Amino acid sequence: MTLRLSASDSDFEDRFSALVEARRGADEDVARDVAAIIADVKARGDAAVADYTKRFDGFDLVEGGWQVAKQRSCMALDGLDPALQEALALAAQRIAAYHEAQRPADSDTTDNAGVRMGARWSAVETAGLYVPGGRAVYPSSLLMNAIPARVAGVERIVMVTPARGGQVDPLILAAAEIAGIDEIYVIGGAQAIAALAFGTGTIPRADVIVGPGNAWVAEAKRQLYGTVGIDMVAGPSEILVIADGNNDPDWIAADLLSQAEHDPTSQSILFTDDAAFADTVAEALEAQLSGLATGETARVSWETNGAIILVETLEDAIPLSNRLAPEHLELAVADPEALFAQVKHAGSVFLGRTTPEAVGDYVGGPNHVLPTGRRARFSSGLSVLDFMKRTSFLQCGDAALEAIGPAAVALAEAEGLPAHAKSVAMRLPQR
Ligand code: HSO
Ligand code: ZN
Repeated sequence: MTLRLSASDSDFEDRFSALVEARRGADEDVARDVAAIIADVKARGDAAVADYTKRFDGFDLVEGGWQVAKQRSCMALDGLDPALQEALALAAQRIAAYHEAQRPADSDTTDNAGVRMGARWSAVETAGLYVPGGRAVYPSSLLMNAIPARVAGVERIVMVTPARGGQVDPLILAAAEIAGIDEIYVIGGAQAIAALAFGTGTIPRADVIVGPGNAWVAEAKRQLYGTVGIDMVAGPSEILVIADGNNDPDWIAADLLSQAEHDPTSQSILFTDDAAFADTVAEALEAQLSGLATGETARVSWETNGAIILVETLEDAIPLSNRLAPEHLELAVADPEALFAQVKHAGSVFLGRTTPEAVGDYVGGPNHVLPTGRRARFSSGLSVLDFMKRTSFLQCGDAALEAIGPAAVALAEAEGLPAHAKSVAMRLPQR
């Protein structure tokens, strides 16, 4: 049964803490299998990738070809319902516009001592983009992962996606075309991540790998982090809604279900200060569930991970929400600013009654790849910066070196590093 808590209950703190600490989703123990696949791909390259692809995806890369021909993506886009073409284009354009504003500025300053210093940003050369096959075919996620890379100035974006029988979903191909991706390999799983991390005869080596995937893909990214950059280890979706009693209960129920339908391990939580409203939302949710094509998944999610929490005032919900650090936070009130000002930890916030989280999943602009599992305490959604790095620089003239060099000499001597000390001291005027 869906959890019901009230902040006025004597055992509230214990029960809320349990909710905060709960680990959702069984961790499949795949570490050993993944390590073996990685080692094999590292040793045998293409041959290993082809073997695993035959075994896991039932597809012969040698016969069927590794890459999706460019014209297949063009055709997929042309063949798409025009309304859907327009929707993808609108999403892409809005995501690009939002991310353009994230491009960081270089710095170059000279301080009072005459020392010039600064930083220059540059994009990684090659980004690997993992697109899952099977159940969760999300062209929106493809756009959310690919467009920031484009905006960052990444020269080569290499997409990999598992394809049973070599067939990639046309919607995915169409989205890839809109995102301007023209290098797509039909490989998936841990073997695809390993191929991108090391490079093989056929698959180029990536500097960064982004994109969601199953337990094997996530574990491969975790194990290869360091050899290659990764975006993050994503967990099941979450939504936290803070709503007063003046909302339409049907709207709020639909919002809670929108994330519950993603996965049985997803989590939807409602905070409200109105007990009667809490009951009507629960009823509305029940009514909607029965008519939902994804009802089975959503019901498991709602009944095992969902919660309705009654608070005295909506302000009281904010510190509790901060402890949960939700991926998505909806503030369904007439004037959300005062509450928003107190939000410290959340992946993305949706302000006001007419900003459902789902609009942000598709066409809002901000990225929908967000930290889950309370990681919003220390991390952020995917951004242009995930595809860039900063190179700092320093320049000292004679006078500048004379001003700051002696301190470096002193510190080098204190650290017992005479060559360091000498390298600086030699350039200083002899006393
Ligand atoms: N809400 C998901 C993203 C998504 N929703 C894709 C629909 N399609 C990320 O938390
Ligand atoms: Zn979603």
